[in-house]
Amino acid sequence: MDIGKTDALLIIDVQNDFVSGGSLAVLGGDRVVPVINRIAGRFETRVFTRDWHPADHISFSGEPHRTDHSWPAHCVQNTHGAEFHPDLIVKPEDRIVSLGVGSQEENYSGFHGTDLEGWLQERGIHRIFIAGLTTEYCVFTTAMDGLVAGFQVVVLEDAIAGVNVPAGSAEKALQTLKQSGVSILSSDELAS
Ligand code: VGL
Ligand code: ZN
Repeated sequence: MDIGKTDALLIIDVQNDFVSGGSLAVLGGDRVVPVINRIAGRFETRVFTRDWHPADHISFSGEPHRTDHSWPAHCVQNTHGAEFHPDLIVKPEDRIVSLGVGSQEENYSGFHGTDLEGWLQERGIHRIFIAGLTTEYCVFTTAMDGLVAGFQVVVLEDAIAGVNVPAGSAEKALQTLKQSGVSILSSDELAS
């Protein structure tokens, strides 16, 4: 598959709190890191999003149900849990976009309340490839908003992992993405 100047890779929320040992660890969260590192060099434009919450964020709960968007405290600004996975390769030229920065603001989209859409358009990007965490929330919402913004959207199925509460929710999200016009590919299909 040809990857060129009009393609960008979006790496969603690959942060310590979403991988093993983190407060909101998802199964298989660590597994995405080597896959992303392997393909990132194919892209000239790379954007890393990060969940970046204040300590009193509206989604935090002592009794998190997850299904109702209440979560254990996670990705608190300037804490270890909010840092990118230590093995994830992030270069100085890469763009970082922070999400959910206001205490009352829940946002699962890299496009919502950010300049990402215009930033990608200015660079002549037509197609976005999406990897990272979590499948049903930030990956899903960013992919859907990418379609609305007019990008071709590809989700890399071996470079994502989901919350899976309730069981099967990640697979369901992928089916919805597919039905909406998102291409679902394996990272092997990009291999040089
Ligand atoms: C996310 C749950 C809570 C995500 C963020 O990055 O997908 N999931 N906050
Ligand atoms: Zn969050």
